[in-house]
Amino acid sequence: MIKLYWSPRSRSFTTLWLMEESGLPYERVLTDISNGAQKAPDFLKINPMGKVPALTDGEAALGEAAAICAYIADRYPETRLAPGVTDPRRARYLQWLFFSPGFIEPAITQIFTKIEIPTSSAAWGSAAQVFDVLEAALQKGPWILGEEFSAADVVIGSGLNYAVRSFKMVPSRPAFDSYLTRCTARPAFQRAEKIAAG
Ligand SMILES: N[C@@H](CCC(=O)N[C@@H](CS)C(=O)NCC(=O)O)C(=O)O
Repeated sequence: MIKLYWSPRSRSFTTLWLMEESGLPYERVLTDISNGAQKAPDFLKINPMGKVPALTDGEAALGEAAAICAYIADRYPETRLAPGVTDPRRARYLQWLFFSPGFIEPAITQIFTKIEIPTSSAAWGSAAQVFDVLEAALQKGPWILGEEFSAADVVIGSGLNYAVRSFKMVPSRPAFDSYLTRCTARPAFQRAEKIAAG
């Protein structure tokens, strides 16, 4: 049985949404970060960073929200959450799957901390560039790959929702608004929101 280690009101949301989209049976293991459960020795064996979310599936164990999404989509292709490895759309899928941890998260951190780094040295360029590129990619829609919803939308949609709507760190734009409206209308998103509220 797949076990998802999660905590309310945290980045676990991404993986709750993914698991709800997958339709797979899974067990949620409450790992309350407010009481330090994420630093328990048994949990550190699953995610040595001591952070939620984390997931186990038989002998497989991993942390990192986007990695968990990638794992489930590939391990269970019947969920139809990722283009297959030989599908040409796979290339863009991987790019967008990594876009949230690689670009959105650091851009938000930069906005929050106001840290100044030359764009050529910052791995994410600049926050302005990150959100301009994302806006251009979301113009056509309905999803980041076009017609096909994928795990990349779960990762991008969660990151963008967090930045634009939950924490209002990034000003909204029409393309973000319509994309987030489509994401949040999904029944799986709404079920995950209820669970994540604790
Ligand atoms: N890069 C990680 C970040 C996970 C993360 O930051 N988790 C936070 C909650 S949102 C956490 O577990 N904090 C508790 C702690 O660090 O002790 C991911 O995307 O999974």
